[in-house]
Amino acid sequence: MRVLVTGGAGFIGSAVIRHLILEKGYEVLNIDKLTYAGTLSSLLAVAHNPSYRFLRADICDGRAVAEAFATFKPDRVMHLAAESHVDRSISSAGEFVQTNVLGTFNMLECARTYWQSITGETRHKFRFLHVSTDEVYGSLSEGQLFSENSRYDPSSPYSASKAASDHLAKAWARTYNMPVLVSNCSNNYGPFHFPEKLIPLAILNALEGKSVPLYGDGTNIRDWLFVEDHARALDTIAERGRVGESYNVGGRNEWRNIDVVRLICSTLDVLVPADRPREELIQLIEDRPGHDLRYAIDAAKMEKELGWKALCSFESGIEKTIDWYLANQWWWGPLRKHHDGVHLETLTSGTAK
Ligand code: NAD
Ligand code: TDX
Repeated sequence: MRVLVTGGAGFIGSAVIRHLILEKGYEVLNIDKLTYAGTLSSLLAVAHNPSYRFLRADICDGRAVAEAFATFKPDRVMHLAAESHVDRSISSAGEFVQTNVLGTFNMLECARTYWQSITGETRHKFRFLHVSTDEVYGSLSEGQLFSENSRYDPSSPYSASKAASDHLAKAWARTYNMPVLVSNCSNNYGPFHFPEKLIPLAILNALEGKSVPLYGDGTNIRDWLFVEDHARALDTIAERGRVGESYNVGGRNEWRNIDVVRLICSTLDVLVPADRPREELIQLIEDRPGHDLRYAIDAAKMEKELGWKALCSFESGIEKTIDWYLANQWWWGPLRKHHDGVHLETLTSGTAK
């Protein structure tokens, strides 16, 4: 099995590649532009594996991507490359439209040209998995869950750009009969998570005795999934999903942000005792504009149709994640040096309430 993965130097893409090579024994070509969020050090476990290849390229570059299809001849595409941080999409939406919308268009067109050029069994088994987010459905009130039939209602430039790319992917399936599938997943967390996102930011700020910023009153709810559960889900969808379908992926782990951050603080207090409880570092700051109140995924289709289930509870996953950050400063240290405070000072200009 030959899999072309885009965005493989990112948080989820690197987990997908480690899974495909180390657990499944597949051949992988990783296409990644290496933006600020792309970190080749997340792929050290496979860097010297003969099944791993890397091409530094922009998914918007038609020539580079077409050539990669022609030479690598993938059986599957798993398209993860994207601008992924909501705060950055609020301050500079252009890159999100460029990569998430136009980049996905280019990936679909290059895949179509390649797919139309192949025949027989190779053509029959070809799949294009477009990896997306539950944020395309907008915000939920209490008691509801996102299903695959939920209405698209994105709030941020990020989620709007992902919604646009989902529509392109679906249109390529309907119009050209391309074997495209779409996955919509809830918030991921785990090792190699870029330290601008809530969980790694809270772990590292609390560890270093810095304030832990929480938007608004901290009661927004996210449905957390351990990244390795997501990697397995994506492989399952690419392997057994029905073409033209969407699959919602989630861990049934709804938590209020304030409770997530409290759990991180109390866990750290046990593992690395400090002078005072780290909970005192939590600081409520100005809310994110357009901040969705609640996300929660109904993963029944994944569970019943494809037999996938999240294996990691949030409590055990967060402990594994904190342990990983404590043991792997070599990975996050250099990233913190370059990106510490970027989102707080320049993007949100948060002020204490
Ligand atoms: P990430 O920001 O950690 O990684 C994105 C990767 O894409 C980086 O390696 C970056 O260098 C690369 N990239 C960006 N623009 C590129 C371009 N123009 N050409 C080539 N490569 C480019 O993102 P992530 O959190 O790993 O998310 C991966 C995918 O999963 C995204 O499509 C995202 O929308 C989706 N998703 C993420 C989450 C989450 O909680 N992180 C949840 C659901 C869905
Ligand atoms: O400093 C912070 N303080 C805070 O309160 C940050 C960075 C976030 N938050 C809040 C906003 C959200 O309610 O925490 C929650 C999680 O925020 P992020 O980590 O920025 O993730 P989110 O905006 O929910 O989006 C993530 O999950 C869905 C990924 O970044 C997306 O790519 C994915 O699609």
